[in-house]
Amino acid sequence: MTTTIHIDKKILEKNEVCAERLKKMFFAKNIVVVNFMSSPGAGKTTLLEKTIAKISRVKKTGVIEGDIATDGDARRIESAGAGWVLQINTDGICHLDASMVEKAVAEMPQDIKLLIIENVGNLVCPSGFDLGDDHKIIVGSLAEGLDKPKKYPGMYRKSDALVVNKIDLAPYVNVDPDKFVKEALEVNPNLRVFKTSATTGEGLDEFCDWLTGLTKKDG
Ligand SMILES: Nc1nc2c(ncn2[C@@H]2O[C@H](COP(=O)(O)OP(=O)(O)O)[C@@H](O)[C@H]2O)c(=O)[nH]1
Ligand SMILES: [Mg+2]
Repeated sequence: MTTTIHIDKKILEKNEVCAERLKKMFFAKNIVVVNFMSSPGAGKTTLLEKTIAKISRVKKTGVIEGDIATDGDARRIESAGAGWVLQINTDGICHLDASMVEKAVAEMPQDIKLLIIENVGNLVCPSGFDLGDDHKIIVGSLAEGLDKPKKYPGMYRKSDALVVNKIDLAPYVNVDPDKFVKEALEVNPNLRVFKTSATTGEGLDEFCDWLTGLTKKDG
């Protein structure tokens, strides 16, 4: 037996209004915005540390970190050389919303041209809240198992890019990266796919080239 739960429409409508305001502002300032979503521990921050280290000389990049508690991720991203980083602690809320991002970007320096948002680790709620972003990127880790794209289809349907991370673990977790990709593409055939190991660096150049090449028109 299955029961479906719907998030309160009013909360989502209020978020949409704020996200539209953000979209207009980001467009006027020519800032490309990407929203990284995943389960906790899939490797978002590690991927971003490596990415920032590679791209910060090419593009002035700002990062908003979303976590329920702690500022450890913001410290990691600052050490990696980001142009600007701000930590949001949601204090129990399982996703970022547009009003949180709106408050954060009020403090952002004017010369940031790429804004990366690391959402709270959760495979459900973040996909329901538009943050005024141009691209949603789902980071799936091989260690989660092959069934996750179909168990959490909302995240995969809302995303336009997939990073299959932790490919170095394939032999240990008995998951074939290509099978993971196949499962994800069955949920959303339009996903642009990258296969990476944030620890060994495999696949990162291709991902960084795509990220730095994004323009407002691609959004
Ligand atoms: N083996 C392996 N471990 C990784 C990889 N990426 C991240 N990790 C590890 O996974 C754990 C969670 O990473 P983190 O970046 O904090 O994940 P987040 O919660 O999604 O931000 C850490 O112990 C990382 O060192 C990877 O590509 N391969
Ligand atoms: Mg993190």
